[in-house]
Order: sequence, then structure tokens, then C-alpha cells
Amino acid sequence: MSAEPLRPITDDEVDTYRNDGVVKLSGLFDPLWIDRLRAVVDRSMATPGRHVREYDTGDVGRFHANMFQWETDPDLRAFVFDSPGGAIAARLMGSESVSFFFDHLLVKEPGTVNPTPWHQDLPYWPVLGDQICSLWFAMDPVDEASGAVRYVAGSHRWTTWFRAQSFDGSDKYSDATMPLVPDIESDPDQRIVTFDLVPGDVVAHHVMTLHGARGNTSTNRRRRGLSTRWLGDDVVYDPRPKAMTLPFTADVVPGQAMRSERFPVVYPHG
Ligand SMILES: O=C(O)CCC(=O)C(=O)O
Repeated sequence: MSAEPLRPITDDEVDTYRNDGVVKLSGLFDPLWIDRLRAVVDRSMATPGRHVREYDTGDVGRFHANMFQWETDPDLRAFVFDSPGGAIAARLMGSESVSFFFDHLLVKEPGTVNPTPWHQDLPYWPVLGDQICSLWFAMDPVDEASGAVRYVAGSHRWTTWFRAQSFDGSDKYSDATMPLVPDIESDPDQRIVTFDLVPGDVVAHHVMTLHGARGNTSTNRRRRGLSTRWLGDDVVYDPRPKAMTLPFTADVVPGQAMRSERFPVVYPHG
């Protein structure tokens, strides 16, 4: 399998990422990755590890999340080092090199009620920089009814950081000095974009793009997504009091680059 995308990313796609803070990308990943990542989902749901979170509180659905699996799961590790993810992130962000931050599995089974709250990623994360993006890889056909992620186009250039809200509703990430996320849904000036996806598609979003998702209101369609987080040249470690605590001792220094054994350089390929 090649670590280069199956086709070149166009200038239009790069412009869309930079102007809107989000872009859908089709036809870049070898379809073999779909099954390899589905196998990761099966393992994660069958054998809950220490980073698993179950957010759904209803009787029918299941909102299963897991993180930091790349260090232990062979298929996820391969995705980090051998898939085109790093090359795609480098091209979109205009970064010469890319390191890997972490993987975040987000499965919403049919009937899952829980929305994913509107949020920007940066207030949650102990990093600072502009060259930070996520790739949300679809393992199922996804549309709004099954919980496609929704994004506010252009919001990545807003300068306000909004208060982070844990997906479990707790306030562990909530920094009270930050304003609450405004009511996006009823603001006619906001352009909310969402994408119908087929397995193997990815949506790339910037770390400051506001995004969220509804539940999965379908009766029989799973929504298995893997969001992977990639870091460019301008990113430094910034462990703030309310930001996510890493589940290991970070081998990087505050104010310095996120390049280390825990945050390996994946592009250019060694
Ligand atoms: O999959 C979801 O519901 C949310 C995705 C998300 O927040 C992310 O990819 O950063």
C-alpha cells in the first residue's frame, strides 16, 4: 500500500480547505484501508481498553469512542505510518513535515440519540498552532440522518475560542473564561456544510473550525468514523490547565515542537 494519495490533491481542494476550514476528499485512500479500520472498530468495541468512552445514554443506540489506539493496534499503527494521511495533511496545511497527534474513533450506532456538541478542537487540546488538521475517515455510507458531521464554513478564521464541552456533558474541559458556543443553528448568517460520504471518503477540517453532529436517527445504518489528528511545522506543545491531559508522560517540552517518539514524524516518509 502506498503512503501517497491515489490521486493528486487539486489546488481547488486546497483552496476550499483554506477558505472554508473544511473539505471533502474522495478517492485518495486505497479501499483496503476500509476493512483494516473496520477491524479496529470491531476490536475496540469488543474489548474496551482504558481510553474507551461510551457516551450514549439511551436504550437503543451506542456512541462509542476510543483514542490513542495507534500505539497498540497494528492496523491503526499502519494507518498512521503507511496510509496517505500524513501526505494529505501536509498538502492541505502547506507544511513541510507532519507528525501524528492522536487517533479518535467515533462510532454512532443506529438509534444513537446523543449529538456531538458544536465545538472547536483547539480549546480541548494541549497544542498551539495553525497547521493542525483532522481527517474524518468514513467506514460506512454517511448522511445527515446517520449523523454526518456538520461544519461552519469559514469559522476557522474566527479569533474567539469557545468553551469546550465534554462529549459526556461534564465540565472537565470547560474553561469558564471562554464564552459559550453561540447558537449556530438559528443564525442565518452561518453556512453549515455537511457531506454525504461513501466508505473511504475523508473530510478534512482545521483545528478551529466549529463542528458538531446530530445523533444517528437511522434505524439500520452504522456510522463508523475515525478522526485522525495531524500536526504541521508551526505546532508547539501547550499544556493548559483545562486542556486534555495526555494519557502518558509527554516526551515534548512546553513551547517546543510536537516532534518525538510519542508524536512521530510521518511525513516526509522515513
Ligand atoms: O464524529 C463526530 O461525531 C465528531 C467528530 C469530531 O468532533 C472530530 O472529528 O473532531
